[in-house]
Amino acid sequence: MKIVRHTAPDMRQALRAVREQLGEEAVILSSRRSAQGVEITAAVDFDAARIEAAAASPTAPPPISFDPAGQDMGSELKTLRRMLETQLAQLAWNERSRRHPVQAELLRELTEIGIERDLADHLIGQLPPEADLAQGRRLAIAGLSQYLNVTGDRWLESGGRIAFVGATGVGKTTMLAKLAVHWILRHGPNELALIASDTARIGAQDQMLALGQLLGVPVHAPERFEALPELLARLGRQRLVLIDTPGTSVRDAQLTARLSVLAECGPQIESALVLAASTQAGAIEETVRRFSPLKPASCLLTKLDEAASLGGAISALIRARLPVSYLSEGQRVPEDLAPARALDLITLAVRLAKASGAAADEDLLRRRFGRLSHANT
Ligand SMILES: Nc1nc2c(ncn2[C@@H]2O[C@H](COP(=O)(O)OP(=O)(O)OP(=O)(O)O)[C@@H](O)[C@H]2O)c(=O)[nH]1
Ligand SMILES: [Mg+2]
Repeated sequence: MKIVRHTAPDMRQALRAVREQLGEEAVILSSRRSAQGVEITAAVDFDAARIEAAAASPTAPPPISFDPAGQDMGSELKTLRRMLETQLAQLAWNERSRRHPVQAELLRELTEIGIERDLADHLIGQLPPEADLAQGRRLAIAGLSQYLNVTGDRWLESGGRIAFVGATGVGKTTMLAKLAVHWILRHGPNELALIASDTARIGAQDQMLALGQLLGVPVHAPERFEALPELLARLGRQRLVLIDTPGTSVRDAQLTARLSVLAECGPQIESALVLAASTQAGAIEETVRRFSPLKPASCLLTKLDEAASLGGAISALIRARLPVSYLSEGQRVPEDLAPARALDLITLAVRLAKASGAAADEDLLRRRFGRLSHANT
């Protein structure tokens, strides 16, 4: 293990110096104010890191023969290293909690809401050092709602040509129906058209035709999904055109083909990614990533009424810089629809965490925040 001590005018510079000398794997052992600013002591499990680096190096000599004894030693070293890291992370987290109890409590609360590590660390890093818990909490929530972009009630005010894309069963068609009814209530049926391009699911086009009949608006139903760009090119100048597309999950073999048909529509349409808030955060993240070639201008969050936690989804949307346009908190058409407001979403995330009694355990906190690369003690 290598231990170093650095003194610098402020914590940021001290951390940078440590990171430059020891790399990202370093952990803080202690930090204190000194006459020159701050002094931090940090360590890295130097030998294990060197052995791993040497093994990975292209200039390292090739292994001469299979060496079970060497392998055992390597895995033992790895185990030792992990144990050491665990203990050092514990030390760093304890130290952080002792020196900055407000920060530590807020990191715990953000973790309980489901906010991911880097974002939580960033938010806490923005707080004034003298903030107490109540003030810190308010500022962290305000910071979160600043990062979460929303579009406002843009479509229902001024229209657009919107294709609802996303995984199967997330609520694309229901969302479309709600928006259509709200538009009619505000502007009447004359400047609205619907496109039923879900040619994959049996009955999907009939469902749209029935909706159009009920609302008294035209429904265009291409025979094949691939005919969508051509249909759009022939379409009149309705102010709002809502396009229903087939549900396509990230593992669906059709995904790439469908994305390229939508991409072919070019600026004629705006793609809106429909995400069910009740889906696991990791799956939301993957969906956002797989649909990113379409460059969706916004997303809609549905099934908020079924979500057990929202922080993960919010973190994913902030990271992807994907604005939220509308929310759906139930199945009722048209009642359960609202333009997204960032603060409302964050407040709901907090409420859900409280209602579910979410508790971040010490082990998780120390693993997340007891590392130098994420510490800002
Ligand atoms: N609880 C709840 N259910 C919803 C919400 N939005 C839609 N649903 C329900 O989810 C189910 C699927 O909704 P659809 O609108 O058909 O979903 P879709 O994405 O068009 O589905 P596919 O076209 O099959 O891919 C229906 O039973 C809806 O009533 C919501 O906000 N909350
Ligand atoms: Mg549908």
